[in-house]
Amino acid sequence: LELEAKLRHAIDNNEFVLHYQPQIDLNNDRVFGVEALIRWEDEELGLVSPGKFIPLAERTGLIIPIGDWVLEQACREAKEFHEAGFPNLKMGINLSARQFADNNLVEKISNILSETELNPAKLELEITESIIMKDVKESVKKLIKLKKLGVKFSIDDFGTGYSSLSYLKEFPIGTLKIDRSFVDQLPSDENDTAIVKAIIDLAHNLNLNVIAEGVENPEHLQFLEQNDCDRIQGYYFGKPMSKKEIVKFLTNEP
Ligand code: G
Ligand code: G
Ligand code: NA
Ligand code: MN
Repeated sequence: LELEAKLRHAIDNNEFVLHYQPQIDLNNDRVFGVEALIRWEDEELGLVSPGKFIPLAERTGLIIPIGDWVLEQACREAKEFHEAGFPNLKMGINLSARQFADNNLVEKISNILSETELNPAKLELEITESIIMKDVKESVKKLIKLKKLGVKFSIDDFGTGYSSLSYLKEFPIGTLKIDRSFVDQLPSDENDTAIVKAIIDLAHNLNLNVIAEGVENPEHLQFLEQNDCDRIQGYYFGKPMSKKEIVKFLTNEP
């Protein structure tokens, strides 16, 4: 309960910041987007990682106010990046199960897009398979409503949720994100190499983009390049960094 009380306090006192991790397009080796990742700066606890408080926030429902803040802040900052000279930068935002189930989600996002004047096509909502599979009919309806606003979707942690291949074609999604657990042992693990190749083929055959997460070294990169992966994200190219740092990162691109 102590942590929950602290988390409530953090919401009231605006103790969160967003960090951004670059995503690279392998066709031109340039940053095409960033993923927003929340950080909590507590006076006593220091920087608390989302792995420690997102599950708690999800259990208690606090994820709704936190998630609302993330959506608004990420869209506002995306607009700032666009105006600072990076007009095509895409903003990836993670949605948790409760947020996706929120009856007001579509209206909230619509309002945020109007207020921030962000190009909706530059907003990419990251959802996991398991979130979508909880209620397939409702999910499809919601995704279609959001798609009408012009926003994009990616399937996060792809390959780790319930197998849902037959539904992939029904969802208006644009990108599969290969979970980093499959990338970690590339290229030595035979099962992982087979799985990653299969996901890349699957994505391309369904006309989807594919991005690999957790790219940590040149061996990972080489395997993904040789197997035609479109995009990558990981520590090898850039860790999640502050707004100031990501602007510097973008500015220093060759
Ligand atoms: O950044 P880090 O690796 O510590 O993130 C840990 C987990 O927290 C990841 O699963 C990530 O998706 C999740 N996460 C990070 N930021 C957000 C956010 O803004 N909203 C939600 N719902 N989850 C987030
Ligand atoms: O669940 P999700 O895929 O949203 O998790 C994203 C998390 O993965 C972020 O919190 C980020 O810190 C972490 N991450 C990003 N790149 C790497 C990487 O190259 N290696 C590892 N181990 N974690 C990473
Ligand atoms: Na994510
Ligand atoms: Mn992921």
